[in-house]
Amino acid sequence: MCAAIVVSLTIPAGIAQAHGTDAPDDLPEAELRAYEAEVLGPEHAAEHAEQRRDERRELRRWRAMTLRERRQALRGERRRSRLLARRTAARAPASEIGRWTHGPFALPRSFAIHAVLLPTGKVLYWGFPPEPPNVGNGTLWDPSKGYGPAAFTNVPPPVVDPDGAGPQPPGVAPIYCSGQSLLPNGEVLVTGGNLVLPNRSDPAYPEWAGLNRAFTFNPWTERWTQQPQMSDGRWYPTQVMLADGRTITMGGYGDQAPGKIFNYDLEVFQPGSGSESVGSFSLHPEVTLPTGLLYPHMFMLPDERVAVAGPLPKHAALIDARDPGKPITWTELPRSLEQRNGGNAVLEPGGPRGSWKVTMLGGIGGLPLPDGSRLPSETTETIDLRHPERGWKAGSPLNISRDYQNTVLLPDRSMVTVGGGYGENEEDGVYRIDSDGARRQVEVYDPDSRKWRLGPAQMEDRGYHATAVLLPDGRVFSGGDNKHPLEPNGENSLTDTAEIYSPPYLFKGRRPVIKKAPKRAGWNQRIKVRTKGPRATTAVLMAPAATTHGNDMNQRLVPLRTKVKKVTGRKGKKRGYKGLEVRTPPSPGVAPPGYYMLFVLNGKGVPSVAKWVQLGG
Ligand SMILES: [Cu+2]
Repeated sequence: MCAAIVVSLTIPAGIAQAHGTDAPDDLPEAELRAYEAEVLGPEHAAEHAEQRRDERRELRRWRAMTLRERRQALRGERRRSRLLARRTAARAPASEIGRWTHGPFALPRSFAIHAVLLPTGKVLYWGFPPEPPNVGNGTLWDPSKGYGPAAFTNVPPPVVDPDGAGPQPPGVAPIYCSGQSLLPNGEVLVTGGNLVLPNRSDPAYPEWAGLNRAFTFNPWTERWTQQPQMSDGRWYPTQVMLADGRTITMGGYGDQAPGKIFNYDLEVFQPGSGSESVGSFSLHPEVTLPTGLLYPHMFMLPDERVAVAGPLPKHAALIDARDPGKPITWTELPRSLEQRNGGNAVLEPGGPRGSWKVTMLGGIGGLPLPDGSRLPSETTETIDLRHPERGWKAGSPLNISRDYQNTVLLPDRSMVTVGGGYGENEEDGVYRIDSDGARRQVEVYDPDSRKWRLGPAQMEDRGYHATAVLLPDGRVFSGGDNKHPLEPNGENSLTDTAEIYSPPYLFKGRRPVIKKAPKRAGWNQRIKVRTKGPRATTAVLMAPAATTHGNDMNQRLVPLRTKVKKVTGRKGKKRGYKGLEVRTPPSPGVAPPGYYMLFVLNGKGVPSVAKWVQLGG
């Protein structure tokens, strides 16, 4: 993972930061090294130490330069790195940028506008049928059964009458444009959806409006349960789970005519007890959101408060819903540097004590061009919510501007950004894609150099309404985009497809194997993970993805404190197994209750196939 250490003149911005862990900035070198050895493993920590030495040297050089020399150096470096990225992307080894290793294969029935990885290892996706009446659908893909029709199961949500007395007939619940996340018991919660198709079923609604329904899906019985109705509709809401297992649903358009009317209320879902049970919603009238929100980026922080971070600069707040007996409160955060319609955001992988850093990427902002079109941005920005007053800081840009892209956290603490559209124009709206397929190229983020590197291109565009999720075997599913490619007759797509991306770590030799790990664990517990194969030195927990419109409402990476153990048998005889002693996350603020993929990794950052662990179960 550290293989290519990039030393560049842009270093001064990053030098004060410890790399890839949550170690305090001012830790003396020796302590930092010891800390990192524990968190990242000794080999990786040594690489970091070497990198810090290089950085200090670069900083001295930088300080000796005049302002003019610095500016020239920066400009030259930016140009060089972009050229280099484009040129090397096509022929760089798979061990550096990964490969697309399967697809495109057909996704039956629907467009994967929403995709959720289930604790059974299957992917649940839903959208709308190609020729929509306003109905939804749901399909399971079982990666263990390959890519043909036998790998897919039809699991439509219940039939409802979405608009009651309105003109729509009952139909499969139109849950597309909803929010989605997982509950502590591994079931999927879906809130909201699409109430009407503007101008079609009901001329009273010329604009989009939200469905007020909610459902849960049990991954083991593969059945849906209808939940109580919400107080208002939600079209493009976001869900975020709290430390105690309740889930906030927030934002989106409500259900009133003529549509496009924001729902300013916050509702909290309390799951019932046991599987397939019915929970309850509570409306919190003490919080009236200061601003309308469509798919806001929301993340729970280690102190159990919830950050709202974009996509627009005014979407910036900390929500305190920690005590169910107290009113929910809301404080403002600094506004982001850029407007990022359709940009996405991640809670960056931190250390074992959790992450406070939110990074936003891409999105559409700025002024329209003379022809009315708007272009996406390639910039990124980060806020460290331990010090929110310091505000947003520009980070390493993507190589290619994107919107509605998906950014997937990977077990080696890297990330991959997949797909994305090309802004909007009059003809295609937000479905606009580029003409040269540049956005089919992934970008891989190296957490050590903090740089995005261009990688291989997939076969099809994945713009608006595309999804990407990490699979338990370490590969990435990329599906969706309900408009492209065109059918042979020139019409929009009738069949959705997916492709599979294999990250660089799958081309770095043999993988460690988890032989045995507990199926359940509490917080701050010592657990034993037996491994075989190449020596595993680190371990992470990863919450499964639940994503739509580039907004993953569930993914999270939590590194674990580990000690490498060689377990010896009786009479000091070496037995044929080794393992890791792992400390589970310290608190539900760092890792909320639910199912996680446990990966162990070797010194080269090569992960095992994951085993599922239920935290707090
Ligand atoms: Cu949409």
